[in-house]
Amino acid sequence: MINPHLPPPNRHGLLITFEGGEAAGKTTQSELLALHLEAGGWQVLRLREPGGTPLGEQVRHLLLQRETQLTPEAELMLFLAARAELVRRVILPALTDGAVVICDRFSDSTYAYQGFGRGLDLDEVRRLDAFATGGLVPDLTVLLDLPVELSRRRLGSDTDAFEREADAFHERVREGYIALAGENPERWLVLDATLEAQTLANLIVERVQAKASQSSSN
Ligand code: Z5A
Repeated sequence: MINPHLPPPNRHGLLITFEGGEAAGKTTQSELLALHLEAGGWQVLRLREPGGTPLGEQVRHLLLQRETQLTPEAELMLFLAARAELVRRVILPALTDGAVVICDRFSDSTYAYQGFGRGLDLDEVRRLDAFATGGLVPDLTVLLDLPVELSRRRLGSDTDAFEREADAFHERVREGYIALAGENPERWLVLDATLEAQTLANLIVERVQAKASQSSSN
């Protein structure tokens, strides 16, 4: 459902999101993609969720460094509040300006973690997320799929609230991502995150170029 209070964005740019479990390589790949696009003369904006606005950074601290338990419902609302700010104050203006916006996590993280992981009703999560984003959907979503056991090995000793969750939680998230990607293969690029970083980067650039020429011919 589209939020009726948000004017339809006059979009010219591209929104590319990176998804996957912890330490799957999202930061590494979003950085490599940004460097490649900037070298080709594109205007690029890199963001992470939660984050990218003063509220987003505060929500990030509150959620990741939390010392007390939160209900899944309260957790969901905090992620969505941060996203509503980011979309309206940062992403939509950049897209209207013609930028490629690369975002480390977006709505699909909420479906995977709060829907599949926490067990909140997925239709309800989608409805609330659409209200927060005004119906904005990425042009391309790259899923870096990594077995839970390998992501644990890549993680350092510093852990946040999500990293402390049991493996069963992260398995549900991983399966959730695969299910989400299967619903819309046109939007998703699913990659084996155990591949070498440069190999992954090449595959991503190939798909982004195809997406960019497709959207410029529309
Ligand atoms: N969350 C949520 O529940 N709901 C929501 O709606 C949103 C988020 C938006 C944010 O954590 C947490 O919030 C997240 C979900 C939840 N928690 N979890 N789990 P975050 O942003 O702080 O952390 P993260 O998203 O999990 O990612 P990360 O730890 O920053 O990792 P990454 O960006 O995917 O990976 P990286 O930093 O690029 O690489 C990690 C390590 O692997 C590093 O040492 C690299 O050198 C290495 N690496 C990278 N690529 C490779 C390859 N290809 N081979 C080998 N090693 C590699």
